[in-house]
Amino acid sequence: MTDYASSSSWTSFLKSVASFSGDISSLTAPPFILSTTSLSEFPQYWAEHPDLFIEPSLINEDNFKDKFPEINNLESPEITRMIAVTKWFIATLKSQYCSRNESMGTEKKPLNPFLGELFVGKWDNKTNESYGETILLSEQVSHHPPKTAYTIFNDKNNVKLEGYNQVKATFSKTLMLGVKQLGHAMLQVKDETFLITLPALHIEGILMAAPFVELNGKSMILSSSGSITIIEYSGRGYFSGKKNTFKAKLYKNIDDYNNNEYPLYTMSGQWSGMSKITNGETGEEFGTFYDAVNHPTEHIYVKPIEDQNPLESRRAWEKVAEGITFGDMTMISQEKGKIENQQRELRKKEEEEGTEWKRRWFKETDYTKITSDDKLVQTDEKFIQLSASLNLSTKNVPSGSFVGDKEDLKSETSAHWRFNRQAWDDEKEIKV
Ligand code: 0T9
Repeated sequence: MTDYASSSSWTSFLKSVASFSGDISSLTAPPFILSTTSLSEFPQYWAEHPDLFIEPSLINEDNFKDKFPEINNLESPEITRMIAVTKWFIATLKSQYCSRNESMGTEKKPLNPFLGELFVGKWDNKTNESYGETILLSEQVSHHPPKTAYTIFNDKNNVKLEGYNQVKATFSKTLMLGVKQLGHAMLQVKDETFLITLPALHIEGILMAAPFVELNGKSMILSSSGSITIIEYSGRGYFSGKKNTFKAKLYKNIDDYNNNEYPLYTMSGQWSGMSKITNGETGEEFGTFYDAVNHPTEHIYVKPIEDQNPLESRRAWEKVAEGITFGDMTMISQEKGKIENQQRELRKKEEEEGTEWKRRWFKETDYTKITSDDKLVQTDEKFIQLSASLNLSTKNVPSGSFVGDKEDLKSETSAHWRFNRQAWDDEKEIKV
């Protein structure tokens, strides 16, 4: 147990949790558990292995057999790309869910982005010219409830990821925080699209003031070329007994999955450590699938704060972050107060003028409101098609819910945030 766990600031925080309303950002936590990083930065975790992010786009008819030489039954470039996409996805998990523990000792409460907050940066991949530049754009498109829309694209290799983050969280009686992710991500690799659903998670260790994330449930990757990967998560005390355990099954097509046929491949192990890949039918082991420990992350390049626009996250939160670093509660609340007042003023003005904060690079599509002559962007079309192929709900429900599930029947909207490339091409003020 840390000293913090028995501190009065922590015990009074735990008491406030008891009356938790569903909005975590409204909880006032002691400085030692506050992160200096805003949630608007989290989309960077998708590409801290830029090589793996680009890899699927480099796999083609001519070279697919050489890409995973240890796998002796590779049947097509499409399946090989699905293996590569699955590998990239597994490789993102350590960044997504362990990186705060690694850099700060525990999970911490991220800064709650304000409406319009931006986070941009790039991986310039200088060591490998053929990779080209990978750019991240992230924008806070909603404050109540918090929603962060993002895209990560590499024009040179024709790869684009887009998605948005939104969570629904509830505390259990034992002070475990259960978190469901809404939304989804879509990966575009040349002409192929992959729909990615997001796993549920829970935060353990809150009582001890040493919170950490554990994943649970399932997530999947659905390819427009027909294959599907289903990933199951478990943690310490579950079937393997080890933390951060996963088992992924890659099926040739949805029928095989639905009919309980053998998967082509099974990948299993720890996403924060070692995993292996085996033949899904015979169990023959092909070797290492991914070794997270010996695959260091590449961090995003972000402009120095003095070159940033006031809407950019690190510039906007600079003083609050200083307060957190000093453990100075007065400074934190003063500086947070400034941002909150500014935001209140803006909302008041918008209300008076009958306007709304203008989203910069993303727009919302509500599928329940689409008429037959509305023109859908490609992402929307693929999202609808891929969801339908597995009977996934397109509504605003926990990621991976099916049509007819309780949550699906309850939900009335199908509103999702999409990247508007033209808006970025026309952008004059923000530079990466
Ligand atoms: C999308 C990710 C998400 C965001 C975070 C739940 C959480 C906010 C959302 C889901 C990313 O792609 C992946 C990783 C971690 C998730 C965060 C972990 C976490 O604890 C926070 C919540 C809001 C808290 O800050 C709870 C406070 C707790 C740490 C102290 C009591």
